[in-house]
Amino acid sequence: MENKKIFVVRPVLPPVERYIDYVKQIFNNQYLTNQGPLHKEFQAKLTELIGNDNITLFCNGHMALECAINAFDFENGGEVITTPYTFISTINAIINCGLKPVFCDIKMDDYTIDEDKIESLITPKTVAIVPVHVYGYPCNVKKIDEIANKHHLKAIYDAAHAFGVEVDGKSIYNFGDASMASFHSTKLFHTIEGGMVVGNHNDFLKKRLTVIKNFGIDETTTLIEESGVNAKMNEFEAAMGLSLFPEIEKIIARRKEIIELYRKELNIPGIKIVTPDNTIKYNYAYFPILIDKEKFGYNRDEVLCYLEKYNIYTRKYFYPLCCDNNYTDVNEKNIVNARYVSNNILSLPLYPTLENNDVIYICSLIKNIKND
Ligand code: T4K
Repeated sequence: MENKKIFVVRPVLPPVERYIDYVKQIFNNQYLTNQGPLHKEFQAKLTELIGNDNITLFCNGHMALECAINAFDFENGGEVITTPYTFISTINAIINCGLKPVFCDIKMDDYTIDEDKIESLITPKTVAIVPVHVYGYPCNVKKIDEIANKHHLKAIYDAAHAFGVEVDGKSIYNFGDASMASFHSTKLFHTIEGGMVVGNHNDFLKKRLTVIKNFGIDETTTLIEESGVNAKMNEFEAAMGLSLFPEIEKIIARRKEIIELYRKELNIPGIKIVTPDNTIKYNYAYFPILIDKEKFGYNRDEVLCYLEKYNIYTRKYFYPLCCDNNYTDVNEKNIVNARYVSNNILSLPLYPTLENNDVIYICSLIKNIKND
C-alpha cells in the first residue's frame, strides 16, 4: 500500500471500445470540429438531461464563463460581486471582461457566498453577481436570484463543480441568468477539456454565445457582428462526453459510497465535514475536510505533508484565496470566513476507482498522525 501513489483525482474513463466506436465515426465522416455531428448529439443529450435547450458547448469551462459574462455587454469597469473562495478562473474571467471583482464572504456551513452579505456590497457600479457552487454545494440560488432581480443585476453562476446537482427537483443550471459547467478531466463528468453555458429566460444567450465562441461570425447572416474568440468544443471531446454519458448515475453513486465511508471513518474531533442540505440532490464532487488544529492537534499543512510521506497527494482546494494576488483589491473585514477556511481546508482523494481499502488507509493515517 505504501508504494502506491494516490492522487486527489483520477479521471473517470469510459470503456475504451465505446470511445473507439465514436472515434471511428469521426474518421468516417471526417468532421473533426466546428459543431460536427457528435457535438450536436452531445448537446441534444445535455438538453434532455438538464431540461433546457439554451445550451452552448465550449472548449473549456474557463472560456465558457468568460464568454457568458462577455455576452451581457456590461460597461467597462462595472463591479461584480463574487467569492474569493474559488479557483482563480472565476476571478480571471471577470477581470478579462474589463470588470472589477468585489469580494463577499462565504458561509461556514457550506463555503458558498453568504447571500445575506451581498446587498451591502451593491453600489451604483454593480452589474452582476457571480456566485460559485463550490465543491458542488449549491449556493442559495433562490435568495441570490431574488437579490439580482430586485437590483436589476445579472446572476451568472460558476457551476464548474455542480454537474448533476438538483434543487427543487430541477437542474441547478436552470437558476440565474446563466450558469457555466466545466467538463475538465478532473471533474466527475468530463469531455477531456470542455465546458458549457446554460442560459435562462430566452435564447438570447445561446444565439450570442454561438457567435462569440466562433470568432464573432454570425453564420445566419455571414456578417462579423463583433470581435469574438475561438472557444469551440471539438468532436473528440464531444465523443468523450457521449461515451461517459451512460455512466453518470454510476459515477455519482460510487462517489457517494466513498464519501459515506470517509464520513464514518473520520468522525473525530477537529475534522469538520459539510453535510449538504438533504432537500437537494448532491453530486459528491469533492471531499474537503476542515481541520481545527486546537481540537485535532495538527494543522492542515501538517496533515498534507504527513500524507505525502505515504504517497497520498491531497490538495489545498482552495488556497490561496483568489483575492491574494497583485491585481485585485479586498477589504479583509469582508472575507473573514473565507480566510479561515482557505487556511484550514484539505481536499482528500475522491474518484470512482479509489478503493474502499484506500479510503480506510488514508483515514487511519489521519487518525494516527504523529511527528515522525
Ligand atoms: N471555476 C471553478 C470553480 C473551477 O474549479 C474551475 C476549474 C474553472 C472555473 C475552470 O474550468 P476549466 O477551464 O478547467 O474547465 C484543476 C483543474 O485543471 C481545473 O479544471 C479545476 N477547476 C481545478 C479546481 O483543479 P489542478 O491544477 O489542481 O489540476 P492537476 O493537473 O494538478 O490535477 C490534479 C490531480 O489529478 C493530479 O495530481 C493528477 C490527477 N490527474 C490530472 C489530470 C489532468 C490525472 O491523474 N490525470 C489527468 O489527466 O487544476
